[in-house]
Amino acid sequence: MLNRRTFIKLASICLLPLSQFSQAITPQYRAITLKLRTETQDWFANYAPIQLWASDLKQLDLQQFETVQIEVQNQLPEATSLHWHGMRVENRMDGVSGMTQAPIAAGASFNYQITARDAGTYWAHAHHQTYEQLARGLYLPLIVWEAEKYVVDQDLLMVIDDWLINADRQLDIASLANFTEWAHGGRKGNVITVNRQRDNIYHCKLGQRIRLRLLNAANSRIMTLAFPNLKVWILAKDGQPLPTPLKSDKPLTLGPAERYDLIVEIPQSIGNFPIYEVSAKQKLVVSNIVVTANDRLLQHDSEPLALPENRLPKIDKNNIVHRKKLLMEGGAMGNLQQARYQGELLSVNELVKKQQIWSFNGVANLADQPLLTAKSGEMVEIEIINQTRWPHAMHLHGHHFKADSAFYPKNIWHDTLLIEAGGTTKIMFRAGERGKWLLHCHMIEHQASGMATWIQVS
Ligand SMILES: [Cu+2]
Repeated sequence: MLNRRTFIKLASICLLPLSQFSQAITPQYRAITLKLRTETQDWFANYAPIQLWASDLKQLDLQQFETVQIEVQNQLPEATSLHWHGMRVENRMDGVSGMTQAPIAAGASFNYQITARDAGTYWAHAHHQTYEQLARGLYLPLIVWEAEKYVVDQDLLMVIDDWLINADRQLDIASLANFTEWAHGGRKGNVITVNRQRDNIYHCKLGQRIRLRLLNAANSRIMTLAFPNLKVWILAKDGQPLPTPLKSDKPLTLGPAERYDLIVEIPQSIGNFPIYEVSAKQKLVVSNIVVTANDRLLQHDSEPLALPENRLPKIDKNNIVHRKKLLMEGGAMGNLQQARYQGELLSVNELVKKQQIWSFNGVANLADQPLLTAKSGEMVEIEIINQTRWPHAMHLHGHHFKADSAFYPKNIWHDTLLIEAGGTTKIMFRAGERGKWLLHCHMIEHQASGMATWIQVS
């Protein structure tokens, strides 16, 4: 039994850290339930509604610095997992089935605990059988609202996707594993939607400044968006603010999974301002901005303000601890002769039989060993050499990086980066949370057929 003196001694020892202990035992978080289930959309008159996969929430809204526990209930007929693309989460919360967690079986649930460290535009998407589940629409945008509110007249979302629709006006499931497409630019759709609508309209008023959050949710299509007759600034890329908003008067290209936050200034004229996708010969109207009269005169005379910076670990180019090369080979019209796959050295014909056609440093799909091992906090540089005839959209999990690519504005952050056919780019980052982090092509069919590796942070 404790005597009084021992008790006081113990109490005084415990007094200071007690509040910290109690927080650790009962963490403060907001509980969110996310149901993954089927969804129907009436996209085609005179046809049955199209069947998609989705979550019950249209988007996930988090407040910067809050911790949430998201109970993901899998009400789909297949196992799945959710990856929080661009979020600096703990590795066991990264949602990579078979690597950071077991898949969530049909009918089962999984609790993801996430702290929203960085404000910005992100997304959650399936990371299990991704070439199928993403094509079915299993994703949702995720917005982390700035701790200091960033004022605009409207905050709008533009999630652009393409879908392959068959003659019955349903998703063309039969072609999901079409290997010819996997070996080329990936599986492309024939219908484009914005926010899962074929006729998306934004209603705006004269002179408004809009924050428009772009996300390319397609499996493999690179989208190029044009905003004629509108004043546009780039505010953020992949969730991370630019130090100064950058005036942009050219069409903007987004590889799969890339995001841009824009400021769009609505002119002082009533009418309809289409947004076009211009990557193909024929430009397509993908959305319309309908401008109506404003009940007050709205004129923005100054340039838009920058967003508050997120507290990302700083890049130090002069203190690189790990330098690695990542050689990309394979694909149609490529020169891949052989690659290691699941521990075996296979000829290209043998690889094709296993639905593999791309390699990183001579390995198709996940190697047993990581591309590199770094201690948390160490600077890493990876030189990515694209020796294929195809562009790729490289995504590093759990980190943001900087790149020397001439394709982008200088010195901006990315979590996903387009690398042109035949191009070479160095990416630099500081190793973050401990664990296994995927580095893969976000043309999901390329990932499935070989373009995936991983780094170990210890
Ligand atoms: Cu690729």
